[in-house]
Amino acid sequence: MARGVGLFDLTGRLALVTGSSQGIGLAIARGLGEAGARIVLNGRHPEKLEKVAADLQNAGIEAHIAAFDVTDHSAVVQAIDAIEREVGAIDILVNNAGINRRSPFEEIRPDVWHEVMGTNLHSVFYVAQAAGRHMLARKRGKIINICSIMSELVRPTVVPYATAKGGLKMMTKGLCAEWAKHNIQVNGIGPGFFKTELNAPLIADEKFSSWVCGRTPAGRWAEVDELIGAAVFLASDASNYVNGHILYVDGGLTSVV
Ligand code: NAP
Ligand code: GCO
Repeated sequence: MARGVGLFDLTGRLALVTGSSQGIGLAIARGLGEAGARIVLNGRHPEKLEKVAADLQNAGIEAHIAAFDVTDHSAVVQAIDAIEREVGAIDILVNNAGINRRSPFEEIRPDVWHEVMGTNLHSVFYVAQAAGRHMLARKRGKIINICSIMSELVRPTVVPYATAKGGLKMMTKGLCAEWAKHNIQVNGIGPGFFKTELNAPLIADEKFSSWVCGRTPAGRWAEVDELIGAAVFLASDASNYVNGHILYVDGGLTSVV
């Protein structure tokens, strides 16, 4: 096995990142590509993905696109099988696609509850199972689930989101229990408060933004590129004996009251 920085080399590996048309997913896809991986981008809109793929290709990264809705089980299975058939074996899966819908619990409509749970939790069951079946046959694979500090803690108005992310933490540990013996490392990343479109309303709210900076020991919001190191680590040989772990990239937030 390689030693030192060679442990983090992803050359020749194929990575699928769900929800990588923007935000954290795109940053992780670019970072894995810069570490040598071939990339499959995902989102619901082909034209948006084509633009992003072109940017990555201009940066010297081999980028493919697979437009599918992660909440659509049959579309997921068809897309994963097509990637395996037409692009190559998926070595690295990052389950990143996610949404947040903020509302007091008593006002949440059932369709909104199911939209959040479907996108943030049920989709990972669909995608991890479809890709994992191929990984099991090869006895190797890396799965990274994008959890959240809300996998551990919660604030008012985000109960569906935190419920889903708490479930995703336990799904990560459950897949460790079943698949670690097959040389499939399943881990999570738990981001703190990052500057993305998902949080645009919060960033624009001076009072909330000030609270984030005060609640976070690092004293600031995070930039999406600050997740790349954790993603490359968990996607590489450097983490071959790391299983069922949620790596919090949160400026220290989950470590303090
Ligand atoms: P974002 O900027 O809103 O991006 C969300 C991504 O998910 C987009 O690429 C979107 O693609 C995709 N997506 C949404 N629904 C989808 C679906 N049904 N099928 C396929 N793709 C779908 O959000 P973000 O802040 O980068 O968040 C990404 C992940 O990180 C989420 O799981 C989120 O919970 C998690 N997270 C974020 C933070 C944060 O501070 N931002 C912190 C902790 C965890 P299209 O709309 O183009 O289809
Ligand atoms: C919110 C935010 C958070 C962050 C992130 C924190 O409304 O509190 O959207 O949920 O997105 O998940 O880790």
